[in-house]
Amino acid sequence: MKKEVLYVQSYLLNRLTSFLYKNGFVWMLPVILSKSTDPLFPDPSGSVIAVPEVEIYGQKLFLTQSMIVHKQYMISQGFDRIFVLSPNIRVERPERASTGKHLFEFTQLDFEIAEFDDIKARAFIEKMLDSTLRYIKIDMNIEMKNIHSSFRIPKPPFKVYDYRDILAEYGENWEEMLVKSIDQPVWIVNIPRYFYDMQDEDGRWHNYDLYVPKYGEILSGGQREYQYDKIIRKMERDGINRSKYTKLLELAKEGRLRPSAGAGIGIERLVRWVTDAVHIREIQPFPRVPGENIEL
Ligand code: ASN
Repeated sequence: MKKEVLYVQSYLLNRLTSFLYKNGFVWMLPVILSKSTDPLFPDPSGSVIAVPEVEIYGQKLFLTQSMIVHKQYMISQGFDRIFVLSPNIRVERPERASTGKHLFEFTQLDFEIAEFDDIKARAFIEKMLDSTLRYIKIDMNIEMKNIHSSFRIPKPPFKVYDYRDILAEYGENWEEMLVKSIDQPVWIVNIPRYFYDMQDEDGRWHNYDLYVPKYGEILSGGQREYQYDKIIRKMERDGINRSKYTKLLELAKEGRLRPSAGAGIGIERLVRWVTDAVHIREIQPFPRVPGENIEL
């Protein structure tokens, strides 16, 4: 891999984590084995074919797909602002090797904010990205000149598009067409998916993904469900096995889950966009590309 890529990644991680720390977030450490992990289902753009399990000390544990449940747990315990650099394992279909943006092991910067809704969360994320990228061409002058001198520093606020409108306009291949037509990041909202993303009485989903020019989605998040009855209803609707979420449901039943919103930034995808890498494999010193054998 190009040395510049790792220097830029280091810079971005420092800017992002410093921003969160300065804004009152507590930095927790990740878990790799989980009793409850993100179902990643249903998801209109999902392609996970298996959730690996390991058996340790007589219990079945999943390799973490995302720490969404752990984030909601921490918020319920009175931590108002938390984040984690979380390694995620997602067994994507091998065909996804050719998209240039899928990995079966990657890291997301996953954060959650108590009492926030989708609107506040989007504004916060825009501020975080602005603060992270504003000075990159000055601070990382040599690296950026060498690998991506034409990088356009984004200028929030970003446009917001409804998932249904985008689908109606571009059809099935909407992502490919959208990313060719934009020169600033854009939000896609109201995506029909996971039980934990908030859906209001009108059926509107209070979630949001951030798409960047040329490369597509780099961040995914939402306002959360925290009411027991709603969570149960949605799990039943989606065929989610409740017994995998005992602790979450127990907290919800006791009324201890709190309203919150959050998101995860795919670090490798963020770095790919900033460094203009053709394939995301160029971002990992130890590439984890779907379907491929790993070297180390
Ligand atoms: N981290 C994402 C979120 O907070 C969830 C995910 O990765 N599926 O919404």
